[in-house]
Amino acid sequence: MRLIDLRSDTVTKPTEGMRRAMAQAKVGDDVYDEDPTVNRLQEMGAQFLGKEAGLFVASGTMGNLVAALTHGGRGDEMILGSLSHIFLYEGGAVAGLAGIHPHIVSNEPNGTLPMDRIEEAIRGDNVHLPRTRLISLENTHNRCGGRVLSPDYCDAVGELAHRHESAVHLDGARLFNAAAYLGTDPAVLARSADSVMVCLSKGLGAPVGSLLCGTREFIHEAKRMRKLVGGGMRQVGIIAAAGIYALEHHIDRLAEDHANARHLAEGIASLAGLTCGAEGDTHAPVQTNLVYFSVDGTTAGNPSLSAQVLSERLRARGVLADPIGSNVGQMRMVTHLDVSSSDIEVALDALQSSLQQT
Ligand code: TLP
Repeated sequence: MRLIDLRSDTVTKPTEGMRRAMAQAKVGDDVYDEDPTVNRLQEMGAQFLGKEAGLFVASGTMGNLVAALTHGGRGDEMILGSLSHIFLYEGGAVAGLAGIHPHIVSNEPNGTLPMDRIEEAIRGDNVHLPRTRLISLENTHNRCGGRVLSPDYCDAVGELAHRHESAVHLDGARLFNAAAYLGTDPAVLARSADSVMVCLSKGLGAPVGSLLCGTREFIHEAKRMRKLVGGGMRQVGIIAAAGIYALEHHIDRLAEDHANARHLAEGIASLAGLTCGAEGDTHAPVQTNLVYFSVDGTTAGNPSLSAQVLSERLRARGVLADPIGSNVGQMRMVTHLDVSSSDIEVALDALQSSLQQT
């Protein structure tokens, strides 16, 4: 049985064209800056994001950690959202490895951090206090349902941060999705950030890799930090070639993933027992490729039905989707390169029959 894998956009497999580009890549030793394919990818990334330079890293988690290590260190503080990926899903690395104290501000359901709460969280100059070195935003916001932060909001946070001599880091794992939704350039969304990380291995379909971009000086230091965490790679052009291919061929098609996600969300909303929307934000329209929903067995006329049971029933029908988060009733489905519009129909049928199964 062919599986329709909606667990994440990280599951995409390289296409034939991408594999050919990988096989033909020119390589060199990247620790000596001598891999022409990596150099080209880094230049392309920097150009897309409106920054001076870029650094190829193994993953989004590594990009965020390397950024934190470059911006600050032991006893410094970083302001970030209660639902941010860095806070929830990166092993506590900014505290554990960078020695940076996370100062948590509650995310609004739309993924923003309220400006007054950020301002309150910024520390004054006092020997008792950690120093606020960094404010981190996430766009699109994963746990807030793939919601998109606007350029105006990002600029306002940048202005506030810089007024207080703090830097801004943008976790842009899915920044190209945000840009596609807004019909804007990703550089517009990154213009107020001092550093930005984008993933090539999510909606863009590369098998591995992320880019961290910033000023030339920042990236020079970030390269030291990448080495420190064991991320110096050698003839890695073979992987960077997939990233170049992704940037050349897979940006324009993100709109298809968004259309599929909207269609999926409409179907889910029409099924008794399922409610679309991320935690605390039901009824918000799906903007990008992440579809969150909650499962209520009682409304489905099937009181023993939980997100876990629904996930198992879907798997038996060839559809993969996992329960998510602390709320036991939540699930997430993600559309991507390997999911077609007809797969969405199959997934909706599988949901319907799983809900009705006694
Ligand atoms: N997110 C993954 C899982 O880790 C949850 C997913 O399936 O959504 N920032 C954001 C906003 C992310 O969503 C992710 C990955 C990362 C960073 C980390 O990227 P990787 O997995 O490359 O380390």
